[in-house]
Amino acid sequence: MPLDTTPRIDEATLRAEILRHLNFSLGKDEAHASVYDWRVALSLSLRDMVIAPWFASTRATYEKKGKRVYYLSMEFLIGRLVEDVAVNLRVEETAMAAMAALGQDYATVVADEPDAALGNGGLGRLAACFLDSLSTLGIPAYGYGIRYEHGLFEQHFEDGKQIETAEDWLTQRHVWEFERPEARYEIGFGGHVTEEGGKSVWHPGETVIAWAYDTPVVGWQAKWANTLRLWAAKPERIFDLESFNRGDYEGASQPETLARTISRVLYPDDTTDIGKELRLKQEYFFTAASIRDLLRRFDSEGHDIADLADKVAIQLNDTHPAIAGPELVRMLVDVYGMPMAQAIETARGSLAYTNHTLLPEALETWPEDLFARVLPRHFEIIREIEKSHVEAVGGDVRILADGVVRMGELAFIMAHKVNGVSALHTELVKETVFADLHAAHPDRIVNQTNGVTPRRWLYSCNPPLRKLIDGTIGTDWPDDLEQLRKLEPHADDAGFRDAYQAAKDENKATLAAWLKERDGTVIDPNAMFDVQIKRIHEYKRQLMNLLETVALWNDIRDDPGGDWTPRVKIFGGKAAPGYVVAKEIIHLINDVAKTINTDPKTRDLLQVVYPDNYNVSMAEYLIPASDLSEQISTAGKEASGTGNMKFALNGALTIGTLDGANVEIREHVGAENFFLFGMTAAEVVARRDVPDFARKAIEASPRLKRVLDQIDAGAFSSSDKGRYGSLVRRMYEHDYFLVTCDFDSYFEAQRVVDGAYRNREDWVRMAVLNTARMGWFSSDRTIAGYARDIWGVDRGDGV
Ligand code: F58
Repeated sequence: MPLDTTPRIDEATLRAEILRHLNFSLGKDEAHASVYDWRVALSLSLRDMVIAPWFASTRATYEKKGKRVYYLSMEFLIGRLVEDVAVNLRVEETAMAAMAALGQDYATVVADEPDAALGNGGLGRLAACFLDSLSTLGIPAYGYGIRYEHGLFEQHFEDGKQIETAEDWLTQRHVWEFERPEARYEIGFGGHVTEEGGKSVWHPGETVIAWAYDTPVVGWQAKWANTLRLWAAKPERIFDLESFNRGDYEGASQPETLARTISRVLYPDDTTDIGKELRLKQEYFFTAASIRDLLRRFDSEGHDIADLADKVAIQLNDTHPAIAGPELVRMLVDVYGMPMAQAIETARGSLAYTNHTLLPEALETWPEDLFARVLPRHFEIIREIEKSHVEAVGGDVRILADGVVRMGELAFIMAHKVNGVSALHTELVKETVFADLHAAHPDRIVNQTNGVTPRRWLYSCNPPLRKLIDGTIGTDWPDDLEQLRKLEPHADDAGFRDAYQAAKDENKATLAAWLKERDGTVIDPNAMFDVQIKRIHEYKRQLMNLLETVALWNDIRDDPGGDWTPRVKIFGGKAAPGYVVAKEIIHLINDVAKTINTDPKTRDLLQVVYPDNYNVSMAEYLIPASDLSEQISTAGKEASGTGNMKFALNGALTIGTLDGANVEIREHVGAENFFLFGMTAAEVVARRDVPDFARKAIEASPRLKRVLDQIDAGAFSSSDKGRYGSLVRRMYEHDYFLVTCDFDSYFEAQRVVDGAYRNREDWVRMAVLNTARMGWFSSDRTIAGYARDIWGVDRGDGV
């Protein structure tokens, strides 16, 4: 029997609630309330409505004593919550009306909320979509992560260059969370291990307190709500009075400074050596706190520890929480007194690991000496895990090799299931990074193709299309996205296509107005909006997109009277602060934009726009307004992609390679509704063996050569003509991601896109079919897959 917790509230009651919070929670009267005050009052009123389903879900889970899922992730890239909560509660219309009656503009109030940017990109956003789906599916689950004081850095451009500043979302009151001072654990680091009565005892040299903050995560129609528990690091002793009394004021607050550092900042990448120790401590800190917390909950229900896997499923979101393996073994052996071999088996029964990358530089390793210093007992346990694995399966797979601890191997060996995030990626995981381990454990690797939550990525961000869908196929689709199939026949209905186009036009106008208001940028809503938004990375090939832009600019200048399709090229994304090449690409995009956008010959036909500080909220504006989605990574490098799904769902057509989930998207939407180009993953590997492949490709492409010559000669950097000399040289000599080899194929595909866009009727038909056939990419389907194949829990298990 599903719990009937759906809140019902009328406009007048909600209005009274908002006023009550304004007065009594914020101490403000209507006359003096700021947008911030209204936003917090609205949020608190909505939050109140989440409490009943949250309590009911928690109670049902405790009563059932069933299996719980624990999703451990360094990142949760949530974005704003107020609209998300209103939508899941199904009160967004009521909230709009209440705000209007109070003389407030709902959209302005909603936009006041800072993004919770506790993640870098796809991996973190996936975790946020998964939380939404876990609640929608009624699966008892906790998300566990870190309550970073500073989320992902803010980006702005100075003279076209990326400048980073600290993000500080917590300087404002964070309305969605509840502090849990009673849920706290001492987490140790360093020190030494002794043998006492045949048992190993770890004596940490340093401890901090992990302090819990809970955010309820309400699912669709508020039938279920789970908890996101984020850990903040606090000192054991806030203040060292002895030092203070000696006059050592700085020393007196040292314990606090040290501890707080651990949850201070989200790492924008892990490429720098500086801070490596801190990152390892962050990983251990939140993982250990989470393991302690779930064991406490397990024990409180009176289960036998040997049955852990029947009650606890722990999903490791990449290797960042892979220390969960040795930590769980440590708890089982050192605290519960279980023999080592049994502890390893028991832990494995609960643990599963998701791999998100094949890039060798992104597979985590830690220098052995650092690891052994920070986590001496875990280092011993890893040796035991390695030994028992070699004894069990033979072979020579090592966790400890070349002086480093290899977290991928550790995660794999300690997991009963390992999953890739798209069909292609999963096969490549089997063939490349984990080939030996796959041979030893042929049933361990499974695929779970990523998905996105349709509540945020269609219902909430695209009201015009949502209303059209509601009016055409009814309102049951947000938690049953395959229903979108019913739109398919309407692709042939001219009236429907017009309405679909009208929805797109409305979104384009909204985006244009938003950009004008935000940056003063004026774009033409009649042009094709061609969008590439994601982290800036060589493998994602924003550079190839830009080179194509310059080539198109050249062609238009050569033939200004030609039959051109007007385009606005929109880029969005941040580069890791230490990633020099990615920052150079950002600079070049901005330099090219400056030149092209001021060219009177072409500016009505081609424009380059790069709004700074791309984040989840910006994606919510851009995606519904896009015509063309750029998914152009070097085949074999993008594990899945999830932006690609959001675009296609919202009716942007994809230009893309056979990489990651593009392959499956193309299968679903139909090859004729997808603009394919470029080499396959196998061809990429083969091409790298061809001597001088890049130079050959450039010499075979006069169009590409011309563009590279222009950039090299300083055509876009007149004040510093040599600025891009090394970038162009790298194209010739180290084009590892094969921009040069795929360029011509990409350029040709773009011209096919141009032609297709001019035939608007067909274009809209293709867009409708994309929306209609993307239902499979709901994260509800993905989570149902994890539940069935990995966790052994059922949809609606909680109720
Ligand atoms: C992304 N990984 C994949 N990593 O690149 C993308 O293809 C996939 O769709 C997504 O995961 C979800 O499966 C990703 O976002 C990171 O951001 C790392 C964080 C830690 C530092 C290194 C990058």
